[in-house]
Amino acid sequence: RSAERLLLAALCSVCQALQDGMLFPTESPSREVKDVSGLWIFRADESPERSRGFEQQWYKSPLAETGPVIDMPVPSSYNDITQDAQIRDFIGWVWYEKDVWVPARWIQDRGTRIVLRVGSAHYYSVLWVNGVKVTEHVGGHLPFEADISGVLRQTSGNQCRITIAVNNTLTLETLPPGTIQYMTDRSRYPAGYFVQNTNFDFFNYAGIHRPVLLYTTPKAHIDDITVETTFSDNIGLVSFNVSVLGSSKAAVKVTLSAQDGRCVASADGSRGVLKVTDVNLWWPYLMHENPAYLYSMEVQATAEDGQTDVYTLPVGIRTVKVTSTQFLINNKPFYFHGVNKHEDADIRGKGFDWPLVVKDFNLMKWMGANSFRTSHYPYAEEILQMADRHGIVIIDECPGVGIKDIRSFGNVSLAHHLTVMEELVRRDKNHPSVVMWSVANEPASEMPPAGFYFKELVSHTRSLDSSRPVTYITASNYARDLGAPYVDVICVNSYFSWYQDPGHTELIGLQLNTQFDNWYGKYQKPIIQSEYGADAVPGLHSDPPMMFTEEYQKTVLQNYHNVFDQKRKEFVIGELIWNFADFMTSQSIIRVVGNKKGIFTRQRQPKAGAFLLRERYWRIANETGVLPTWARYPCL
Ligand code: BDP
Repeated sequence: RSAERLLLAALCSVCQALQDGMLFPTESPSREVKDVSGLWIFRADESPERSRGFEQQWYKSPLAETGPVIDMPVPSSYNDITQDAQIRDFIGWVWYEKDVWVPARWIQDRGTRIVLRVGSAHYYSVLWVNGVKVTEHVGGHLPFEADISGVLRQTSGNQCRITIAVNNTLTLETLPPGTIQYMTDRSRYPAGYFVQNTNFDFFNYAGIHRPVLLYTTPKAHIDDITVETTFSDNIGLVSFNVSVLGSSKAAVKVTLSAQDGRCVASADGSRGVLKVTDVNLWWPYLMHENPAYLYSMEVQATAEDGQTDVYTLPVGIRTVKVTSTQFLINNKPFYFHGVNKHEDADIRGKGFDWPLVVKDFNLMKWMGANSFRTSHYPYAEEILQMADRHGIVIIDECPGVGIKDIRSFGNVSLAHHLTVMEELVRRDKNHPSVVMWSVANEPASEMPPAGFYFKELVSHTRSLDSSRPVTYITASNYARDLGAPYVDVICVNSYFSWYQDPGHTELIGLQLNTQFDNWYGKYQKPIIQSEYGADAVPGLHSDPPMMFTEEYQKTVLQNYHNVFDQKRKEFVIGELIWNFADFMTSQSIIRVVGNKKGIFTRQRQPKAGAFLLRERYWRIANETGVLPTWARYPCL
């Protein structure tokens, strides 16, 4: 009973600052989903101020009537689709359009709510349906939606012309931040010439990056569900909070089923706690013989008019705790042996792509990785669902990368950053795979405003979700870091023998030991090496190793591993290689067609470092002693 009270108390602290929920659209007896991704048409606004589309109201008529259009796949970044360097490097408004048919019964049945949802578009988006503006959204990497029932019923009925204008311009107040620089030296630049400056090391891919969906719900519908879980002995406890919109008196019923379909608990009412006897906990991959166990929670909300909305949510029952030296999942020490990733691939850029997602999970499982960090922004919901199903643990990061300019620590930036954390927590709070929030990557955390900024950010994130620890990723000096006092886990990035003392792998041992001892000595918090690595151009070899060869990458990794093996007996709780795969960056003299720190190429072929990590990760996994012999690699 005391555990139940604790959970309810924790739930009361969940402050729903954003008004509406953002449940992932799924089909059910009361809901239909129509994917309207595919081939769209596209036009970049190349006018000097990028404002012609708005002046000429391109959303009012079919886009093809406004001027030349081209084909554009959705989801995909638009940058690498054409042969035109201007499209690749375009900054400003681009316009997308698609004509779709909406089933007649959706329109005729006035009890049906029709929603248009964009999985994500980078960066700023405005949406019109049949020429009527339905919503706008600031920020890439997170979903947004609009109820378009009214517009459809008032305009052309079943025909639905969707227009989406997307602008990738980054400013000091966006996340990530950036600046637009106008070049005024007329002897070197033509009139009106400008560039986008950023402080992050990946290509600023743009466009509609995730699926565009139409879906329906009854008018009185389940708007949001919040689940928190714990257990005591063999009893699992699932506390739930369901919010229903469109009816004040809807009757809510919640049923939890096991994987074999057996109902294990049920309750009436929009809040409560479900008790599961002989609970099957959600365990990470390689930590248990039967990892990633998911229950299925069916929520039914029946309104006064008798209509029932049904939504089914996968639920993993597990706990997360942090001590001064350990990260505990289900009260057992968890060691992160994983990767940092990017949403990045040839041609599609940051566009969501199932073959790529499944291949990446297969590679992670092949190499014995049990975790990844969503560096440097939130990944697609479908990726988190895969992680739930495979037991891959996630550090979920917001797009706060490259906050280096003191002006980006102001009130406007902070307010936006808080909103983005609300959007992120709202979207991802129910995923058992997500075990920690990361509020930023490598900010200029030694600048005086960073202290206040991160105090606010971390405490706001905790107020949104008290069940998970919060971190941010630092590369600054332990003595001058102003954010570290506020986080639960210290995540440090370092590049010894790469950006510092290039070529001197013999210094890694000393420098890394010093790094760990300094951070732990000052904060007494567990530490994750959240990035380390070296560029390797696939196929370049040298012995003794030289920078940029596969041997050098391997040697750097080995030197780090020697220290990790000592320190993981003390307070180091994880190691995440930078990076899982090579990825595209903007053009610069330190990048040869992108960043080559991947242990896989951009096409997902292994370099020598991948085999080294594979041996290591499986060896660490085998130490848990829970894996049956047949499931072990290398066979020991
Ligand atoms: C780290 C950044 C990461 C870069 C990496 C590198 O967090 O985004 O790609 O350096 O330079 O500091 O390879």
